[in-house]
Amino acid sequence: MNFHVMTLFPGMINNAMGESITGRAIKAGLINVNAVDIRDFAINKHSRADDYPYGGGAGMVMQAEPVYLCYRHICSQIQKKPLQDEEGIIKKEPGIRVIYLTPQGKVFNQKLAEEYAAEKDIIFLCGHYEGIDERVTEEIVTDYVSIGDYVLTGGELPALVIMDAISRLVPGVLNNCISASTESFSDNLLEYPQYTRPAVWRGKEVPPVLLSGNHKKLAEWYREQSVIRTALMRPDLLEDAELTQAERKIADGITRKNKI
Ligand code: 6GU
Repeated sequence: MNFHVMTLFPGMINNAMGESITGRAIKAGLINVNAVDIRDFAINKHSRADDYPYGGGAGMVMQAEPVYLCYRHICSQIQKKPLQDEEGIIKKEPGIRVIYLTPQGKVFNQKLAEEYAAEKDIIFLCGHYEGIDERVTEEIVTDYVSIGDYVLTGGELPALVIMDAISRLVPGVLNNCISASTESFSDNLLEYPQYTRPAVWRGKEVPPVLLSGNHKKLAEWYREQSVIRTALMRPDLLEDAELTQAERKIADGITRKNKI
């Protein structure tokens, strides 16, 4: 998986991705992070990539040309020739997703993470200030994505969130191949509670079934705990979850009680 990030703050991307599990995946060659500084494509001698907004108003707007040149540079690195029309205007590169991080976008979720994990190259465009000149986003962006209904100072943290969610779906990134598929949100259910030693901590015991060694009982307990937890914490997820009649009954009992 090759992540290409157009940003004014490449250090933010490289530092965060270089740590922990993503850092290990980079060293192992499972993922690759190419943070490209938009400022390197600035078209004035002060290396500024922003300017005042037409029509007035507060803040600055990122200029179209540095973003556009940065995009072309990444396309040439990927060795994909961006399509050009007679005037030399580059059209969207078919097949390569260019994700613009914006609170105006579609809200990111696990399903989208799975879709992106099937790509070979993904380009992220991180905005700052009051945004990016609309003409270049129109030209190159394929996906407008937000990470939730709140406003951040820039697109770098959302890009990191999305790259993290994708990375853990890339085969080999997590040691345990089952863990990616059984954790929260696959099946629209939250993960069951986890315990480790000691068996009694400050008077609180681990649920006895976990010490029983009975695999059938354990599997039933995990599943039931997932259903209970989802009904308690995120009942909205249950609408799209596949539950047995008995599970549906347990879930309905909890959600009904919580409504009163
Ligand atoms: Cl993708 N960008 C910014 N600036 N703020 C956000 C966001 C993105 N998603 C939620 N808030």
